[in-house]
Amino acid sequence: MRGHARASANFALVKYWGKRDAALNLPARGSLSVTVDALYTETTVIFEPDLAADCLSVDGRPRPGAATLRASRVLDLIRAAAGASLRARVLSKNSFPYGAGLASSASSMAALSLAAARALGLDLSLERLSVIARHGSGSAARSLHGGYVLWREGTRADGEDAHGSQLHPPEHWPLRVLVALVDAGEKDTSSSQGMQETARSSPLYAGWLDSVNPDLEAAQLALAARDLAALGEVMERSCLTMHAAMMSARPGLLYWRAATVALIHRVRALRAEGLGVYFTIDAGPHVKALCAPKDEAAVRAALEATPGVTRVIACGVGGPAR
Ligand code: 2P0
Repeated sequence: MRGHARASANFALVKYWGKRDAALNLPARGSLSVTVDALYTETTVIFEPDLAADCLSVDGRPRPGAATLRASRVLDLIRAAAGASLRARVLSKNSFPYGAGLASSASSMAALSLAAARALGLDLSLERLSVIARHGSGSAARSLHGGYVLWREGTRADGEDAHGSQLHPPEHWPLRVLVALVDAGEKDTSSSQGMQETARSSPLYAGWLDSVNPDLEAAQLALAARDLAALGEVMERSCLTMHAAMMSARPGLLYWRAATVALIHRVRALRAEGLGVYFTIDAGPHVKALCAPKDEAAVRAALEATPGVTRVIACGVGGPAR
């Protein structure tokens, strides 16, 4: 009745921002990500006869409320698959700041789905676990697999085909991702809420959605060809188009800080000096820089020297949840 799992976070090269079904976390469009090795969640799930409700602790701190509700959505699906009704104690530990725009919901829901399945003796495929983890957090659908992962939007109303699939294993292209941390606080607008507000009120939302499928195609070609300049160009425009839609919601949603903007300029200046480095930013102030291993030391030094950066975490391409 006890299971343990570790899953890595992922960063989208082509972003997910908007749902076609909020209850099932079905995305309005597909997205494409890279799984990263240094940011991960380790989760232990224990099903216990005496518990009246699921309870969750993250990094040693109880997390009743929204985080537990998300976990229970995943646990309910695992219980249904196993024909079980026991409630669970979930102990989760992150290798990085939680709830700060660093994809902790992706790694935590992916680890939870696998740990809970193991605790109840279920041997589910990564695709099936991806569908289950998606109910806790959309981007978790991409964190079961390692390497480069496509989360298809799917066509089925029940969402069973909206799961992550591996496009390439980590060894296809061992790129580096340097995460420049700008601020370790927890964000005040969750991604779910931000997506909903963007879809409801941004005049640019339709344009954002129109941009995604062409970017997905271009990114897949660049990945297959290991063409960093082509991939980086798509990654930056997907990021900026998504943020333009967020910023034009009413009220505008701005996750960036001064250091975020400084880092964008720093990455572009490095490129002008001849380094192959590209940025992306998610629902938080941090900047992730994608580069080849040969440029890592120079990129790292430049990110660390940017005012407002508290720390740089270096990641390689990560493997599957296990
Ligand atoms: C992404 N993000 O593709 C985008 C880019 C943040 C910005 O997926 O509501 O925590 O749980 O499905 O997955 C973060 O959103 O949102 C996210 P829900 P999730 O990585």
